[in-house]
Amino acid sequence: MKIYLVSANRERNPYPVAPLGVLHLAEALRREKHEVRVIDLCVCNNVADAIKKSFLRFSPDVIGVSIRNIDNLSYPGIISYLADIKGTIDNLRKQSQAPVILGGSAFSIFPEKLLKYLNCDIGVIGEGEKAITELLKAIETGKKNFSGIDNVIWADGDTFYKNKTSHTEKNNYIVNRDLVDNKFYSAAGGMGNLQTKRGCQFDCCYCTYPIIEGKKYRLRDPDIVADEMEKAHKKHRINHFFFVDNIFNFPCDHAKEVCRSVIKKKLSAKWSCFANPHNITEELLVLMKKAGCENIEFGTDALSAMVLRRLGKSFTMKDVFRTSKLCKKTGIKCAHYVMFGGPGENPETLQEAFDNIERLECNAVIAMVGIRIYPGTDLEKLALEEGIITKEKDLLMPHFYLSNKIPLDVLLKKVTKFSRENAKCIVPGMGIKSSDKMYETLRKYYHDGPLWGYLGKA
Ligand code: B12
Ligand code: SF4
Repeated sequence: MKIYLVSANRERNPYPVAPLGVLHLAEALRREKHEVRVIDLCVCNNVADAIKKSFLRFSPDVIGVSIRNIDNLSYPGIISYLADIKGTIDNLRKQSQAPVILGGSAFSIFPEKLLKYLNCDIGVIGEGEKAITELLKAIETGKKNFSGIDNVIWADGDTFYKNKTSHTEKNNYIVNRDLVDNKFYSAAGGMGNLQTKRGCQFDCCYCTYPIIEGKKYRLRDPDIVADEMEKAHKKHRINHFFFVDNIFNFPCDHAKEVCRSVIKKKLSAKWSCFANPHNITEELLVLMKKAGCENIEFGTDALSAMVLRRLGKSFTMKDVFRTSKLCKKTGIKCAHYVMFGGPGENPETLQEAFDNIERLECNAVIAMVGIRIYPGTDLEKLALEEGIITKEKDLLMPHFYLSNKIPLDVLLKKVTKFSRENAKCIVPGMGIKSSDKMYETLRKYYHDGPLWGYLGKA
């Protein structure tokens, strides 16, 4: 069949991100002998025009739309992309009657709500390779009932049917990056994205990653990961990569194997990743550094002992200090992502977090205020119990958990004052050491990799 895969994401901050999920799907479909084309709306200036021109060249039997982001998670500077995505679907409908299948990480969090909002009737929750190939077989034979295809949600009239979800894909193949404009992404500082595994074993109270990817790990063959990096580096001149795994360092043995495979390639490419301060050893950091790791972004989430516990994090402040010190020792730059105003936050825990930031040996602390509440999480339950949201609240529009133990105006004032005085603390949602202009200026000097190490100096 002929398929258009459309990446609806148009966000270019903190840098544009190539549609890796779409590339994985495209490879799975190519292997089943389907003819696949990609429309990446991030590289277009005029969506309607880009879609119209694309449909003059290729008329698909099925259209897949990837919905990665629906909002920017930033309080109080909230941006919702929903209207933009709706405009994209309307534009696609103007060009073609082909069935539209939705998928992607944001879609997987709100499948039914997004199908309704976008007036579509087929979607895939979680990983999409197997589901989309089976859906195409069903559509090709004229089926309108998709029961039995794992991960699929579909509507028959006003009734929605949600099949069971499974996470089984090994994805041991190399994606075809010819399908995206790598030059555009590299020029804008976008790090080449690569995945070493799927899944997260932890249970942090607010997090959707286990919902999107499942809890059981599916590990990619480390040699395939290294081959993919080599190909992207040599063929597409991508010099800086980002491992998009929820956490690179779990399972630790797999992380080490990936590093060993990358080291064997003797590439000059550098990379960054997300990691968990739990269980980081000097041996792992030395291997990562040798394999080209320059930066680690820790999903630390809180810097006070009590809020860490309330979030359900698996590590303590002792781990955070120890890990940051080890990064410094091994010469890897590190940033900690934190969220002020989480469960139990009060003036004392906030002050504890500020004091800890002063003491932390790290290059940046990227702070958010409040935590976006997602359906199906323990944070949603807590927000309901505490009266922060009501059952009627539509979480498709961003709503934030903000502890009621500290008045919001006090929280915002304290965070503003502290982060203006502390060189390391960046607050994107409040425009503190973070603006489009800053990113643009810094990119002229620091081309590859994340900018957080430089924002305090800008
Ligand atoms: C890595 C990551 C980042 C990195 C990206 C680095 C890079 N160079 O790529 C960084 C830190 C830069 C980042 C930034 C942001 N991110 Co982010 N990020 C992620 C993360 C952890 C993984 C995304 C990924 O690449 N996955 C790997 C690919 C292979 O999987 P996939 O895209 O999900 O695709 C699979 C399925 O979804 C499905 N699928 C995908 N498309 C389609 C289409 C069809 C038709 C079908 C059938 C199936 C299907 O099949 C694919 C293969 O199995 C996700 C959380 C998660 N676990 O998904 C958040 C996530 C996508 N990010 C999110 C957000 C909001 C952002 C930011 C807006 C935050 C901010 N204010 O800065 C920015 C936006 C950046 C941008 N320009 O778009 C949210 C989106 C939800 C929402 N509320 O909108 C997520 C879900 C995290 C969360 N729960 O809050 N991010
Ligand atoms: S916050 Fe990180 S460690 Fe916790 S469940 Fe989410 S991805 Fe896993």
